[in-house]
Amino acid sequence: MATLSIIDPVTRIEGHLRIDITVDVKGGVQQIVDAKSVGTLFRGFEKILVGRDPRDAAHITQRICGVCPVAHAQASVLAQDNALGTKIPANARILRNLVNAANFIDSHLLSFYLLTLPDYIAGAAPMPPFTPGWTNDRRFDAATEKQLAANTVAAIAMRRQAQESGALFAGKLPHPVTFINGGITAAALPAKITAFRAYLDKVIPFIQNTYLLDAQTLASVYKDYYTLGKGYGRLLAFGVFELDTTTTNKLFKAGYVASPTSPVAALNALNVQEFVTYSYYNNTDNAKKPSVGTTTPMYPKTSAYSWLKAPRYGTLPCEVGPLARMWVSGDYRKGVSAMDRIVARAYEALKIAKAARAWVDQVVPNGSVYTTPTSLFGTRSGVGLTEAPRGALGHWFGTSNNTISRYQIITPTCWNCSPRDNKNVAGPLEQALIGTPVADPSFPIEAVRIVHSFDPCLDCAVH
Ligand code: NFE
Repeated sequence: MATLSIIDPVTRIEGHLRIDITVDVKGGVQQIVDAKSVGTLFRGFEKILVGRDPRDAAHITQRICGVCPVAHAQASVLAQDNALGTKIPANARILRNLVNAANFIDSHLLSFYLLTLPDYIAGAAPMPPFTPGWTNDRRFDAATEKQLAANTVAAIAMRRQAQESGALFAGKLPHPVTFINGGITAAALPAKITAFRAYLDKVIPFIQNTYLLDAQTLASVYKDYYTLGKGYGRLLAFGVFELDTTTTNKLFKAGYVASPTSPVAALNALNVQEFVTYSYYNNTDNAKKPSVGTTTPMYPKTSAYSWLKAPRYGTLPCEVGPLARMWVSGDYRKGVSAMDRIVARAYEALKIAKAARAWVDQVVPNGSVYTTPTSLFGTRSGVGLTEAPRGALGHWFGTSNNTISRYQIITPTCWNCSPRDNKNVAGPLEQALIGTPVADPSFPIEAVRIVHSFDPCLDCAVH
């Protein structure tokens, strides 16, 4: 007989996520036969932005989230630079990249040690918030558990190092004050460049010698998770970390992968659209490209079950995130699964930290960090495509009489945790859950592990 298990809230994520799974026996195996990913909160940042000065958007959109605020600031200033045609100095590009890199490193350490690992070990200490916790399917011996718990405590200190490094050119973190259309307001002071380098020289060995090894240890003991949570295997990346003045040459390339056996295709961002048939928005918002998108909350709504819209590439649900980025860029192509997401994230942290180490040496001390825009916004439109730690992020906006007339944001978690679309096709996380064997429907740890492999942030997703 089918059992409905509701996980509400899913903890160790940011924001408010509910997962409804139906467990039944199929082919002799007890497994998830249906899944719904539910965003349970409306926020309305896209409405808040209308009527504001476009330059404020970099600061307002950061408040969507304290975990990936730099990415929102970056998407916003990229959109503003795009609208005004501003070419920023190389120093500004590099300093923005360094702040963003610091945030990615912080976020990936958070994701692995504090949000993911407690699905597999008892936690850093036998006290709340690590207790009480589920104890099913614990496979590590006591000594390994103890070491992983100790490394979790060390990772918290490393997160602080990453945050402090980013704050050197962000003014402060988590929410940077220096990101601005035309560049960055932080000076490239020699002492700050030296300090950033010193921070990276502490963080890189931790990623290389601890984080990466711990991720590999997890993968070696829970090998079966390479076969679980596969989902569609369809990957999308907008690309991030500009390497020169073009918007196309990036450390992580933009691209689309139809399946793990397909070649990487060029990204056509015009294919992106959002559906709301199963979302608490008026159906007038349906099938809109973000450049003309609308956000019209509607609650209650009979068919709906989530406050996330359903972004699609054309009509296709796509997975975004570190694995998608690493796949598109050719750095990781072992497979698409729950464990591949976790391992690719660790390798990505190392790649970013090493790249940042090289970028620090490219900063011109006291060099220019700002290009004065040559006009006001007037009536224009802009788009900023980048990546947040959790995947592809886009900001699309238009102005009229120098104020924002429309603003649309599509976040990584909106891609990954989307509900069904107008064709009733499941979102990527929903699809990844379906077919997963579950030993005990009252403690569906298998489902929770798959959810955490996506590292969801529902604050971003509902924005
Ligand atoms: Ni709130 Fe975010 C990232 C964005 S996830 S963490 O990374 O945008 O949707």
